Amino acid sequence: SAAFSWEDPFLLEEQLTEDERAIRDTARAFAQEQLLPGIVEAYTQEKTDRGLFDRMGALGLLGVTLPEDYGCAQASYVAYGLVAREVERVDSGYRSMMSVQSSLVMHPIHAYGSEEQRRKFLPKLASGAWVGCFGLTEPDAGSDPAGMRTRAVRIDGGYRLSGAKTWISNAPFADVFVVWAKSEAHDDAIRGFVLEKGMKGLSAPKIEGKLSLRASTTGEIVMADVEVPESALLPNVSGLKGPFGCLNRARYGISWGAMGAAEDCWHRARQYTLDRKQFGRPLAQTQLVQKKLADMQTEIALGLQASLRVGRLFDAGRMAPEMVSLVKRNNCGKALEIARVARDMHGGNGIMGAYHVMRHAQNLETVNTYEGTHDVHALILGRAQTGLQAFF
Ligand code: TGC
Ligand code: FAD
Repeated sequence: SAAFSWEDPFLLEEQLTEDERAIRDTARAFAQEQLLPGIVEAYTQEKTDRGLFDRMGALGLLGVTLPEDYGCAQASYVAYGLVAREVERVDSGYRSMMSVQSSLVMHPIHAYGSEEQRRKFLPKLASGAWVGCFGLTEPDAGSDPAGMRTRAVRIDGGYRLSGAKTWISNAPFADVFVVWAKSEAHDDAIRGFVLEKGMKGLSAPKIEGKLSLRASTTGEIVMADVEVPESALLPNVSGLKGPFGCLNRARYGISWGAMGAAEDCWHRARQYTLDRKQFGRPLAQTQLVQKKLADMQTEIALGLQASLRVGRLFDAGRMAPEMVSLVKRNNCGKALEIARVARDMHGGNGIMGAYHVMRHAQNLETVNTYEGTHDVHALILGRAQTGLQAFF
């Protein structure tokens, strides 16, 4: 019989290609050597290092699935997931910065943009010279983006946009804004527009005081009659399937990322309970602790296999959005539970920044909510198996 690897129970490692392992190793070294050392301070001080984009770009970690023609790595969706896992092993906020840039900004420009838009934006977004953000959510339209109020009206030579987006990752320092609006000129269909920093009437105030995802900056996008040329419109998509096509990719990446954060919590809880003695023996030598560790190991092993499977189907062109809902919902919910339990297993130390687990738990509250809440994904899966719409 084969040897059992506690860290990699189903030998995920050998299911990866050489290229995928190489990208994963680059991402792991970057995350452990360049992100981990400063994370406690960045989180505590609520400071986002804009320079991280340049460093991720230099290593080819932005838009990894997109073609080499635009300065990207042209790697598999599995490789993209592995990058998300390594970055989120350090902090969900850093993965958020990376996944917004890759899936929510570069992907729509590549998939729905003109060749001119691709050439203008993608190489700079790939290198990290420009930072992008994605505006779908509004104060009165979160889970129900179809209820958005942002409007585009036709003007001579282009469009005028008005409205406000909220909870937008990267917005306060973004150079490029992919925003979704109902366009009067297109029968009120939802259309995508690429706005640029400095346009008259465009501002992106920071949302202060978050108790979660503090290493990532979140803001609003305020559009007070922003006039844009025709070339700002993403020509090749119309309707909610535009933003959802981006969300499918970001949600898939999050399913891997959440498992990275969960693995960090699990490994830390295991080590802590091996080292910490109470009642004359290591905490890890108690039945309750071993059960908790076994539960963590089980959920993570299953969650990673599921994401790998969805990634392989993605790469084969056989991804169905419901598959993504299943892994996003499961892996985020399980990761949040694992982080909370790991926090508990650290006792009083567990509330300290230096032990990392409470930060992961706080972050995962957001990860469980954004990109479709845990319950919204249940409704998507419920609809897919009953044929009955239960949103309203
Ligand atoms: P519904 O009737 O279901 O669909 C409307 C149209 O959209 C199409 N569609 C999809 N297309 C591709 N992929 C998907 N996953 C799709 N889901 C729907 C659908 O086929 C239809 O097309 P058509 O051509 O027939 O018009 O729409 P609904 O209004 O009933 O939707 C309900 C619901 C709940 C499923 C949906 O609105 C939803 O998923 N809500 C959650 C909203 C959300 O996820 N927001 C995310 C904001 S971005 C974000 O959080 C970024 S954080 C990132 C970070 O910092 O890391
Ligand atoms: P609501 O939709 O008001 O939901 C509140 C509660 O009601 C939830 O528990 C939900 O599950 C439940 N609920 C909603 N509808 C139903 C229903 N039909 N049946 C039962 N229960 C229901 N958005 C962007 O566009 N771009 C970004 O970059 C971005 N980044 C974000 C970063 C952070 C830190 C956060 C917190 C959010 C971000 N978001 C972003 C927004 C995010 O996608 C939304 O917060 C999320 O979609 C939920 O919307 P909401 O906050 O309006 O909650």
